[in-house]
Amino acid sequence: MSKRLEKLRSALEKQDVDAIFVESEANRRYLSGFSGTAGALFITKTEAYLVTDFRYVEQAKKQCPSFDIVESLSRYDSIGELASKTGIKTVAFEKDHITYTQYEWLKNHVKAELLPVSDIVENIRLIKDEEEIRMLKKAAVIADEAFLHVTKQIKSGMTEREIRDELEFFMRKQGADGSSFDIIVASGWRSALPHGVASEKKIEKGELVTMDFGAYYQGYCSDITRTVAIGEPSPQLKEIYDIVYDAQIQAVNTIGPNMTGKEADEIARQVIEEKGYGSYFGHSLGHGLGMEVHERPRLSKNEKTVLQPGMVVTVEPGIYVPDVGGTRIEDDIVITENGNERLTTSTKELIIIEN
Ligand SMILES: [Mn+2]
Repeated sequence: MSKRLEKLRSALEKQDVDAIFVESEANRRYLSGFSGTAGALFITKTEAYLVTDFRYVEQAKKQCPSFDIVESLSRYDSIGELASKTGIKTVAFEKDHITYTQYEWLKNHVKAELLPVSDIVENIRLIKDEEEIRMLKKAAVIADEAFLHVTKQIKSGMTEREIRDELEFFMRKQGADGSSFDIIVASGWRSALPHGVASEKKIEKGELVTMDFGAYYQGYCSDITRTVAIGEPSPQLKEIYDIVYDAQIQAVNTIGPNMTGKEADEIARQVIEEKGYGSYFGHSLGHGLGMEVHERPRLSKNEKTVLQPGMVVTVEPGIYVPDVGGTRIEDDIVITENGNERLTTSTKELIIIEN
């Protein structure tokens, strides 16, 4: 945590501000370790405060050794007092994460110049440290285990929601705090919906079933997608699967440091375009992953960010043909000095379930 504060302070220095106010959940937890849902950080060049209420004081004292804990019924009053006490002249606030009402509260309580800033903490979060990689790996292992588990449970006649519940319950039993997002289970014609959240539809023979899910573990997310077949799939569905499989493997084998997000996206897109399915791959190849399930950098047509060791991204090409069906295969990878390391390691060979 103290390393993270160091990095934050040098970023504040560069922007020429004396202090920063942070209330957004992920950034607050990243900087302080605090996992409660109510609290604000006030960080100056030399001091770090966490203002929270009675419910969280004991927890905060345990979780945030680098912070002075201030118990308060009114966070903004306390932040105002801290700003006056520390004599700071400028306070940065996260303009992407605060409401207009919160801004008004700040303005009314803080006797200092308020400066809107973007991405100060997010830019530090781009490169994951060892502790973060460890959490992300654990979140990925839970998702891998859940996939293996669910492949043994799936039967034709089961609904998508029943599959979702198996995944959710299993991940929680393995230590996850929950799902990292609403689980997608899309079967048959619904597999052509890239974000088809689980419905009451029953799984039938001859269908592909796409499952996109992830674990939320100690503040970190995993995000995996696998598509399985129920009975022998039609030649066209098999063809779609094989193309997505090739595109995904080629991308995972090639992505590495010093490549832009755009270049990474092109690797998989080219494979799919060459087979004539380019117009059925309408989303980007992947996204950053960490404390939030969608972070920077993107692996997309417009992403100029250069990938660097320590960045964690998803690789998830897909093909979706209306009324026919679709496939998506997704892994989480961490960029390394020489290429990347897969965090999710479930098999990608087409699994045909004969039930
Ligand atoms: Mn994803």
